[in-house]
Amino acid sequence: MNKILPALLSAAALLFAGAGSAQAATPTGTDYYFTPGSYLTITDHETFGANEVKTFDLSNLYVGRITGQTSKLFKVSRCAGGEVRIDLEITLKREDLNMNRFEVFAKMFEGASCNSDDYDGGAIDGWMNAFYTRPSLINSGAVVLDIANKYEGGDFAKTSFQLYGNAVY
Ligand SMILES: [Ca+2]
Ligand SMILES: [Ca+2]
Ligand SMILES: [Ca+2]
Repeated sequence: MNKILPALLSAAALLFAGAGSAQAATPTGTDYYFTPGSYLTITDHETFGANEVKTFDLSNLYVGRITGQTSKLFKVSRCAGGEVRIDLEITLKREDLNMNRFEVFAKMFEGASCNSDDYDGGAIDGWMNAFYTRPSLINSGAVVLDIANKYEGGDFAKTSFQLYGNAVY
């Protein structure tokens, strides 16, 4: 009895605290997505026969959530032709309730399978990319990157994207 009553009281206190913070309506975090029109195209060069080309529509794809004012690394991977994979390594920073920034390192891995860790080239776009959490649609424009296979030649990829954020309460 002595042990159960305090537990019930603190559970009730938590319920009241939850109701209070919902009324205050201060976002605790942000959910991130690719903007409509975002894409990644990968061309797997074939010495014999036609190249294998795949375009991935990234529109509204969920990237992940950041709680608090911090930064986090997210990775989006896509593969074409069974051998050319692009990893978009996106470091996202939630600066405050409204302002978000990101940098992206696009890496190409090409080898015997989509799981190859043979790094063949990459492209970087730095911290200048910014966008406001919705409802504002202000952003710094789409990031456009070209990635080429520097070591075995032929394979290449292109991506164009921007992100948006929805407040989390
Ligand atoms: Ca190939
Ligand atoms: Ca192939
Ligand atoms: Ca390779």
